[in-house]
Amino acid sequence: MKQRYGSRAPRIAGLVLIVLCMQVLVLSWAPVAWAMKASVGADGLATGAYSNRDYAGICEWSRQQMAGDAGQEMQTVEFIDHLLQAELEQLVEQYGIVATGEEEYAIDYSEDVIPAERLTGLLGADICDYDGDGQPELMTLRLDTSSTGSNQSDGTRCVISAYDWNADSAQVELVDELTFDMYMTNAWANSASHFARGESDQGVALYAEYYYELNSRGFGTLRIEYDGALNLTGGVECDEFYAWFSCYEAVSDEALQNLLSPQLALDGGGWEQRANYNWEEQTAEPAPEYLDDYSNCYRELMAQLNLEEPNPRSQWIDPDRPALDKYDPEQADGYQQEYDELMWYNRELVMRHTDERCLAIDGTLTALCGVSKCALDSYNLALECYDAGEWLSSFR
Ligand SMILES: [Ca+2]
Repeated sequence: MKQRYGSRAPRIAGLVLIVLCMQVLVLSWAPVAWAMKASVGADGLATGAYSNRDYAGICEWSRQQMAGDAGQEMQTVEFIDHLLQAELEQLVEQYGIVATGEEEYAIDYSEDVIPAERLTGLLGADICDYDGDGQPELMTLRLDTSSTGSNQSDGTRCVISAYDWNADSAQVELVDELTFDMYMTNAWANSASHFARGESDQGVALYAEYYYELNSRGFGTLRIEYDGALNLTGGVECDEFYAWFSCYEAVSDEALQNLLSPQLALDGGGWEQRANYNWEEQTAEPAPEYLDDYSNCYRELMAQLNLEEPNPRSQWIDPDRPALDKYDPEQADGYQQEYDELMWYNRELVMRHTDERCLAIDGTLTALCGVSKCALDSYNLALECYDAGEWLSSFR
């Protein structure tokens, strides 16, 4: 590579200069483009029916300059990479950014204890070639928590957005969005959403994990892929209570609107039941064959997502989970120790990042970002927001 470029240094230097100039132009045009998007909509941008057409023209001119060069592919990728980063900067201005870190809140069971604005804005971003066409896309993970909600009436919306370079309109455009809701602001439940990227011979996938525990426990993992649109291409959810467990497979995008309640969806709601056992009328513990079938069902559906979870978040499957004996006043210290171990175990279940809990059966698994909250005891809860990616770090 060095030899090839070395013999063509003057031309390459010119191209680098063009790319740098483009970057300056894009950055200086960004606020105009954003304002125009807001006022005339994406169609106006695409047809160049406003003053920003000069920007589209410059993009086209720059692409033509690069056309025919042996290094075209690499240069184009870098060029689009710069445009995606410029788009991300606009999005930070538009939506704000979720601060990362961990903090504690005093539990007040009568109202939301985490302010809505704490969980509003961009949480993470990823620039990667998700559809394998040789050019990167921008994926953003954004939280939108209603500021008017209270007492669990409103949730935190997780918005997954794909931005891609459109060669016809010569600009980066929002291509598709998928959303799902989680309850994050109220103190009652332990809950979490974690995002990760998987890369294997099968391609690149975005994983969205979620967990919710109040009286019952629900948890799931979704695989989302990009092919010019965002599609749910697999998923598994478990629902557990003291006398039953059930396992579902996600079969369409509709599943996103029925998380943690597939059994309530009249027509399936994007989910199909794969296992369902209830032993309330029979025994205190599930029959071994119930547990085996349920465990196998969950592990097989995870394997379809190219994932393995050695110690599942299930309160029934994980053989290593700590148990809490009946309280005995004469064994108060022992009980306290068991209680503390169980609280710590539950905290790990909620807050552990995807790449700390799961393994990619094939390829790699990379944590992107997430948000989780967990009761530390009866009086305090912990909230963690993290962004393991690099793209938003310069804005924080
Ligand atoms: Ca691509």
